[in-house]
Amino acid sequence: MHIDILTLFPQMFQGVFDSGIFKRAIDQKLVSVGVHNIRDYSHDKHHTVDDYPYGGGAGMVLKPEPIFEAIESIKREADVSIILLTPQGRLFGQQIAQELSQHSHLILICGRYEGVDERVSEHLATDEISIGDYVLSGGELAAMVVIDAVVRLLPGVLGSATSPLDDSHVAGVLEYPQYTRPATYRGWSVPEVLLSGNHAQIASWRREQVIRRTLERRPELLDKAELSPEEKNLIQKLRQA
Ligand code: JAH
Repeated sequence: MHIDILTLFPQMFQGVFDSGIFKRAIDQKLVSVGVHNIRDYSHDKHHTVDDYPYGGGAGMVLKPEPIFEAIESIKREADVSIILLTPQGRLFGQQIAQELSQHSHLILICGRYEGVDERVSEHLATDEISIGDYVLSGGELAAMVVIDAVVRLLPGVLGSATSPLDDSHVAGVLEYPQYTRPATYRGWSVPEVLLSGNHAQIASWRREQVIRRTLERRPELLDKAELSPEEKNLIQKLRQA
């Protein structure tokens, strides 16, 4: 996969691509990344990228020309998705991450100021995504969230030991709690069963934790989750208690 990012703040992406899972994925050539400064595609001597809103109102709007020209300067693959990060977009989740991971090329457009000229969403973007209902100062942090969730789904990016299919939100329920040494810390002990070495009992305890926590914290997830008859029984029991 190749990912291009259009932004007024390219430096914001340095830390993300220089560390951890991304750095490894890039070094292994599983993914390549281009970060482009929108300002480099404005032609006037002040490198103007924004202007006052037609019709009046507070703040500034990102002009269309530098964004169109930046994208036209990028060699597009046939199955590219051109994504505008915006609070008006479809709400991002694991299913959209999965869907985006099937493309060979993603272009992410990060807006700033009070927004982006509407002609970018009408005539340039092929997709619009929001990571949640809150106001950010720009699309950069949202773009980082999207690419993190997508890149870890690409074949070979996670070690073979970790399957992305085991994660919360893939199975549609929350994960069971994890513990490591020491067995007792400040008087707080790890649940006995995890030290028992009885793998059948451990698996059953974990399945119960998954249901309990999901019911307690995110009950709406259980409506869509794929559950075994035993799990459905447990939900009934816990809902009555
Ligand atoms: C803010 C352009 N889904 C969160 C999100 C995404 C983008 C923006 N805000 C929130 C944003 C300012 C300018 C985009």
